[in-house]
Amino acid sequence: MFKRILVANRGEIALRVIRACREMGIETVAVFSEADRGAAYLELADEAYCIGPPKSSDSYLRIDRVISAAEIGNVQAIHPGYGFLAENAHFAEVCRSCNIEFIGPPHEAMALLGDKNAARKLARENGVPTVPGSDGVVRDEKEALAVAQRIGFPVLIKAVAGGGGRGMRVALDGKSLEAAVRQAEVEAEAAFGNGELYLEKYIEHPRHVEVQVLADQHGNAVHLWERDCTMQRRHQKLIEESPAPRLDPATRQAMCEAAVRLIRAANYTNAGTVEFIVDRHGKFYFIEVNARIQVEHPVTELVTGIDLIKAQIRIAANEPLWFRQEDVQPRGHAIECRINAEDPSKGFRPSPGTIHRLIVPGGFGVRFDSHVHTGYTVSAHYDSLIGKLLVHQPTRDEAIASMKRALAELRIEGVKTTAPLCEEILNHPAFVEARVDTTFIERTWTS
Ligand code: MV4
Repeated sequence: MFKRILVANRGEIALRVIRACREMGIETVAVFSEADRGAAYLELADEAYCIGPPKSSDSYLRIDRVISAAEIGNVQAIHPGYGFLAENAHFAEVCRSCNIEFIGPPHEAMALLGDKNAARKLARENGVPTVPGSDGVVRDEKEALAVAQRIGFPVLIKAVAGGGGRGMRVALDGKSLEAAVRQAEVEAEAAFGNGELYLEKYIEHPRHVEVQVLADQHGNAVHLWERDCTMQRRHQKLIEESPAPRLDPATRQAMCEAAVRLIRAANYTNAGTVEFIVDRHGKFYFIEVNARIQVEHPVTELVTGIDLIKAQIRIAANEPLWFRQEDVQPRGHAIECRINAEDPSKGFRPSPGTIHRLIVPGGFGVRFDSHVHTGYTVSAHYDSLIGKLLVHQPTRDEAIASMKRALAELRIEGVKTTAPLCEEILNHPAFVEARVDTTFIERTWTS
């Protein structure tokens, strides 16, 4: 096992990794930008090095500075958390070449799945249902039109290098397709330095369900069941839960087995998430693979009892998975609410500032993953996540009741947060009945 790990991230996920390491007897080296200097969670690491100014592109995204800190800190491995360098195949490759273990998938698998077209092809070849669409890259408007006429409108134009909903464009008919393709290409080129596009039938009003997987370096691969992430706005998830409500057992089983087939085929190891959309008839389609630990991973931890960060570290240290698929028996129902420093009444505008009063809820089955405290200043330089409030209860109804109780106890003063909106959602009959799709928040709270 590793003796010392560098945590190449900040905020709640940096603290989450530091905590796991402490429990495993692993020393930690933290890195921080000038904006995070003095943050309390850094004191829980064994060492901490400044890697640059507040802007992410000058600090947390700087491979040279992160690697320098790793060399100076004399670590054997780097945990990238999520965001920043977590899905950068080049970074993973640099770690390997420096003899530092990257706690994540091999860079080859990451690069393969980062190409959304290649991922789609691999899925098709392995019997994983994909959305009807182009066979490969569409080179121009003419080719796009031919595909669209074959599969039928509406269609969704996606960037091969995209993901997480960035650079997608809907075309409702042939007339709008041409402009949409051109815009998508310009956007993709600017955002990813790769203007390649592919086409899919646009599935309207889907639910978003993702499957957590773990694979070790000894040929063992398992799924840890699913999370429902339908409650999102502009691709920012707000509430996640497990198990996914209204998912029939056969579909659920087929989806989870498909996810394992796909990651096996990609020679993927470590923790990953296979994303699906489920249409109104309950049919599921593969969308993409997220080659990282995700923000909402604790939902899965609560229902399975498996610590995903420890699993990531053990897998990277070449240990075999210590349980089998049939040992992963989900128990009860878990819900997560993301508490962001944002003002939902002002179009979710970031609300940075100093938290001058903080009361954290507790009690049976309540978990709050957060790096903040009274006196903590939320910076405008990074994502606005303050913390993740989670509950675990025997049933979904009890989990909703417990989350409402926990949100009512939570006090955060000094910044506006998404907590009141989460309460409204939990009280909404459509959420309670799980009759929602990915457009629910935007349709219901148009501000
Ligand atoms: C789709 C789709 C409908 N049809 N693909 C958005 C995030 C990215 N991972 C893929 N996304 C979607 N792809 C087809 N062919 C709808 C979405 C989508 C979505 C997916 C998951 C969660 C939230 C979403 C919100 C809007 C659109």
